[in-house]
Amino acid sequence: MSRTCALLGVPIETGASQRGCVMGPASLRTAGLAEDLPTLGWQVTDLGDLTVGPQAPKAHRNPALHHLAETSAWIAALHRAAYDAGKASAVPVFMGGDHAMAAGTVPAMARRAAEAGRPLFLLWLDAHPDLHTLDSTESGNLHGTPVAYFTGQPGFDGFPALPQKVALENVCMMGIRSVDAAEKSRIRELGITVKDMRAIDETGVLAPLRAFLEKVERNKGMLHVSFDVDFLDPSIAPAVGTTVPGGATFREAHLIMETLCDSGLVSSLDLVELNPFLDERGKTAKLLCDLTASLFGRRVLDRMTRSAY
Ligand code: 5AB
Ligand code: MN
Ligand code: MN
Ligand code: MN
Repeated sequence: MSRTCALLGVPIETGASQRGCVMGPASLRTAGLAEDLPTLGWQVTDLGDLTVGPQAPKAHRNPALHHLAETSAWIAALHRAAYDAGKASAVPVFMGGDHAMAAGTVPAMARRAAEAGRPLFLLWLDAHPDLHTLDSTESGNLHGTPVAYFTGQPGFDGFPALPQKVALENVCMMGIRSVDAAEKSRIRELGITVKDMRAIDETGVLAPLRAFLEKVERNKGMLHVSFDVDFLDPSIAPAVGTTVPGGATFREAHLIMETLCDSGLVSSLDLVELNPFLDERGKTAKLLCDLTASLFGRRVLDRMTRSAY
């Protein structure tokens, strides 16, 4: 069971404003994700792509919402399929698909952790906090809502019942640089740990990441990493519908992955928001594969891990 990785494709795009995320899993496969990991000593099983059929529309009091019924059906399907992928391997990797899928994967991983008698921690790497409720979202794009949903905030009557919530104090966000007014006040009220880009400019990525990993370790937690492509600077990762300037650099992103690898704590991963329709000759898909390889143990030179020096 150790060093086993199940890949699950989640071609959802109903949560995003632009179409194209449906091609995300295919692009990650084409870039070689399933071939890279075995070279690092991982046994990889590709579970294929999850599918969800057409849904009858669902009405909601917020008229701005897009695709509530389909997105909700994806989330319900993921509550089962992501949980099963977590049973089938030590580290499932969920290949998106837009970020609404985290409303499916994260509660499933929280349930898996709870059954193991452990808390789930969440590292959220994103330009956005995705903290809207179904009422507060103005764009109506449901990829902006998963964190509010899986931390158990009210206002999600159009989504499936939450199987297991994630404790707010177990969430750490990094890379944040685009926050709507309703999200800003929610961050303040809820007291979520948010290392925005200014904080990263001030301290670098390593100090806040290590502090968070020590907390995960102290609490014997499992750790889910949710990686939104727009965490990265658009100059290195153009294939995303919601680019925001001033994102993480190539080395900042790799250092995060390498440090996560050294910790040995990561128990599941989302790769989300890749929109291959906007990519430049597969550049972003290849970068995501390389970052994933860093997380699964690729390194430039062998070196002792942090615990050894
Ligand atoms: B993503 C925005 N806050 O609600 C909204 O890419 C953007 O999954 C959401 O982080 C971005 O539409 C969602 C303006
Ligand atoms: Mn739409
Ligand atoms: Mn996101
Ligand atoms: Mn984002």
